[in-house]
Amino acid sequence: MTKKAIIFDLDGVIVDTAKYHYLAWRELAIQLGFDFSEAQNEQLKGVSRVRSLEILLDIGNVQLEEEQKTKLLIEKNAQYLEYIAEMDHTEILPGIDDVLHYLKLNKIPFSLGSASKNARLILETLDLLNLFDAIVDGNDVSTAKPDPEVFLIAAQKLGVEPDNCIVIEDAQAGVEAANKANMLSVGIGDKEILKEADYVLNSTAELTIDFLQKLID
Ligand code: B16
Ligand code: MG
Repeated sequence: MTKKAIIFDLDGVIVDTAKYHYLAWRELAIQLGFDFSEAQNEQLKGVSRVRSLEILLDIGNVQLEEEQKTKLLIEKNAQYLEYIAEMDHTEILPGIDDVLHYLKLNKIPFSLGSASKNARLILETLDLLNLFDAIVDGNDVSTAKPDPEVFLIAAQKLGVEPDNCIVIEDAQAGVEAANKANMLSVGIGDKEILKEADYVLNSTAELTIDFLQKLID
């Protein structure tokens, strides 16, 4: 049987860190003189930290010098890390803990494929870091999703051909990246937004062991 592997996105698949990103970005927006809604926050999901700031500044119609942007990125991350420090394993999204332990027990390789530079810290906080066969995050790539780099590095680290990898993603940019990498894509969320995915599930609760096993067989 061909060896298959699974690549998990972090935010929106393993844990809902989006709500903490939102709180930290909103504080920054207010400081810059405009409000930032949860609906607008959707645009920031799955994209890099630097790109997130650009989108935020566009929303607020604010122009800044590079130096100022760098300062704000540091401030935002410091605020975000304060929220992350309060997290624990109860915040792991439904079903994910069972799925990861099942894969481990059955020696099905899996990696993280996230845009976040805080991914290792978050997985450690959730007591999940040691389960993963490989971690690829925002520190390992030169180009962010929708570029397929993050997933291609993950496949390489796992020693599995890209077309034998299954990507679990909640963001449109991530689904696009998976498709470009020639991987099977499973979207978690809205069917309209994730219409390019091979499969779309409403939430991680639907990402059952049965469902995954059928994709692997
Ligand atoms: P950081 P994912 C992404 O995580 C988030 O969805 C996105 O909103 C965030 O800007 C990005 O990580 C970078 O995060 O500021 O921690 O480096 O969905 O790719 O796991
Ligand atoms: Mg995500």
